[in-house]
Amino acid sequence: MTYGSLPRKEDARFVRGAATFVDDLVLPGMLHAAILRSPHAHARLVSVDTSAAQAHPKVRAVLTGADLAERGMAWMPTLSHDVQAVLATDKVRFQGQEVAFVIAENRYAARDALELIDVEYEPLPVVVDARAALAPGAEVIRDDLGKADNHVFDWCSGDEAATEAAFAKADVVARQDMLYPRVHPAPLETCGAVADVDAITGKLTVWATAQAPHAHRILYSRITGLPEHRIRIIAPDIGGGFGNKVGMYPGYLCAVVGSMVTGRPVKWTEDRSENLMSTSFARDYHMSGEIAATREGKLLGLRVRVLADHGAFNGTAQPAKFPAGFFHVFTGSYDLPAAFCAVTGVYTNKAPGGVAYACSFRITEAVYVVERMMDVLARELGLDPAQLRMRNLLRPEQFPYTCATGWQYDSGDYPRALTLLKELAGYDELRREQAEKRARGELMGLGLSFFTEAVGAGPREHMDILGFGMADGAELRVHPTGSAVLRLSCMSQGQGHETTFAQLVSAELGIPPDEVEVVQGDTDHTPFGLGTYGSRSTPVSGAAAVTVARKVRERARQVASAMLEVSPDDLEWERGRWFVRGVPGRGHTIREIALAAHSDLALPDGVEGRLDASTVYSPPNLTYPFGAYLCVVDVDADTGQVRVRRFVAVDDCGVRINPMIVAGQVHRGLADGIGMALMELMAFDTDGNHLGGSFMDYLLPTALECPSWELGETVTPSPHHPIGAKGIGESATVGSPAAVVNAVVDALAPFGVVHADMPLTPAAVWRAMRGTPLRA
Ligand code: PCD
Repeated sequence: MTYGSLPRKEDARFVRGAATFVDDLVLPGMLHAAILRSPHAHARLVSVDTSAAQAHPKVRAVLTGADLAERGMAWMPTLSHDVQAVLATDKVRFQGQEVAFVIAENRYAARDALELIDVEYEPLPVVVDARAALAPGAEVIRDDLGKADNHVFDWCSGDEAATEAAFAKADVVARQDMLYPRVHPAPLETCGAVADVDAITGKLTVWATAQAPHAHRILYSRITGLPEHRIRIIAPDIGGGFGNKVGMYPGYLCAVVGSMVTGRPVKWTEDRSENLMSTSFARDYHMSGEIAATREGKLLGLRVRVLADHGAFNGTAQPAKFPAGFFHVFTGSYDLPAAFCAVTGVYTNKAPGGVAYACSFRITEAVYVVERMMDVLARELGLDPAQLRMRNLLRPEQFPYTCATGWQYDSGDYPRALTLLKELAGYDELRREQAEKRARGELMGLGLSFFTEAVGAGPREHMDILGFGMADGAELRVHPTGSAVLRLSCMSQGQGHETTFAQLVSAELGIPPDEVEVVQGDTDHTPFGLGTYGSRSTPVSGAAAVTVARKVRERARQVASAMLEVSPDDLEWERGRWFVRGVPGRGHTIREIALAAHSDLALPDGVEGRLDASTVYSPPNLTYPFGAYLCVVDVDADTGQVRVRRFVAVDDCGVRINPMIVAGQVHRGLADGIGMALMELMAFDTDGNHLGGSFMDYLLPTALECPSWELGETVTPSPHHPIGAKGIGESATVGSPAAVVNAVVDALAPFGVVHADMPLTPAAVWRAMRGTPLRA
């Protein structure tokens, strides 16, 4: 009983279509809601007339901003020290913003009644471009905050003077501007909630798509004034999260108020367009990179300036003290003596958010900029990109390594990963093939990326959400007959926690994984903790699960010593049994010990009996998974169409609990990278009209665009995690976009192309070949 590729327990219900998602819930007397959204990106709200909608025979209530304002609930706090309108009261600030909430007997009536609401808007100048947002005289979006301009924050990291000095002595400085465009998580299940206020007890139960149920409960308590113990959040099965379900959305809160007003349960589920238009976006980083090196290609310094577009409200979901997330880690995987970055956040008339979509809070942007800069520099130096990387990768003996911005990378063997990648891919052979093809005028490209992630937020003294330290609880109870229940604060969205967390307990205690039930997603039945995102479950909750299992094992030792009438010190543990040292035949399995722990066995003073335990785990550091990726593309010179022919990925996430799940996680992230690099775009026209509101416009990769992934692995355990595991859930999303873009740019080298912004649609590639790229 140890780690391994166990098929996922939860798949029994998922593959049979028998899972329970929020929208599957049907409660007696339940009403259905729909949201009226603003057609304007920026407008003053003159009046909202709901009388005709109220008169609809199936409508039970209509809520407006004014109704919420009476309850002090028209605005809600975001996770980034800002406020966001729940229903607009003064202005609308992005297209799709919530204006009114209709509650009716069924979903259709609720939708129909939206048409009956008469809203008068007075359009205002629209700010879509992040640069224009800071121009003098730009229309001010957040006048509600008393702001005089659209500036959100200035933040910087690293040593500016030292970086300046490094640049001054460099032989070569390469510069490149680039945009990491706005993208959107796209879980199959959109967001939704069912809220039910019990008329007798006053207890509020909210079933919601929530990656962080306990954090949501705090927010509901603060906003509604209900005491926390009278609020229960239940996240049932979640059909994909990808960061989309970390924060709270106006629809959830309106459902709560709707239930208070009508006395009945209220369900709100958004549709696909609503999800794409109004829930948390990701990225939207305009970056200017500069990299300094010697002529031999030894890196000396890296400098990045960022203009970060935060949309109309700063709803970024990340540890509160980090306005630019973990962008600090932009020095990547290299031995960079000096580095400096400066980020300026701005408001624009676009949907709010800034979610850690499949990345640990802005590390995707950080990896992208450094990995693009490495290729730009390699071109300038006339070096092969693999050579330049190998020359500058951190060496194993440098770990634990403190980077120029002060983050301590826990462990790694980077050259080994890159060497393995080159072997698996047949790198030199591919370069030969490319040279031949080039000579024939065919466009083939090789794109490398090497990434380091920083996951497992986080040490409670440095990282918090809403002021709450990011430690996770875990509770384990072994039943009298030897099976067990593990209660967790994190929340699976499809990544298989019911299986892997059972494996963790199983490996510590010898209870078969099938006999370990994993309870999650219900604040009444799980310990406090801040949820699942930033690949933190394995590093934090996983460590908590192992720790609590080890506590149980110690309890079992006490009980076994009473059973065997020997000192606990004379006992040895192996494969689910405590036995007398030197007498392997004299011992008891965890199952036998569990029974005895609940029996009339006389226990020594101070030993309570039972095997239950609980723990709170605050990680000493983040874990730093890493990987080396290679993407091989062929570009059609006539159409600009990119075909990803091969993708080879070597990942290192330390010890793997379930290698099959890990492989699935990597597959997902690689597909994600192809999507972002080649097709996903949240575009806006100059009036702020959202142009990516359906999957017809916002394109997602399918099996057709993805090659058969080729995976390799190295294992460098994390020295501070109890089993040496690091997170993996987002690694491939973080590492892959740069590999794809590097490959396409490499293919286009004969045209003198040094950079082109994502998404590299056929049109974008075609323009790049002709030297007329669209400006970022
Ligand atoms: N693992 C193993 N081993 C190791 C690690 C890990 O085995 N070493 C596994 C675990 O257990 C799990 C998985 O794998 O199951 C993952 O993990 P992690 O890394 O820890 O992570 P988590 O925390 O759990 O999760 C989270 C993630 C995220 S974050 C995201 S985006 C995504 C991922 O996850 N999402 C998702 N993946 C996935 N999958 C699916 N299916 N679905 C989903 O939704 Mo964010 O921040 O939220 O943006």
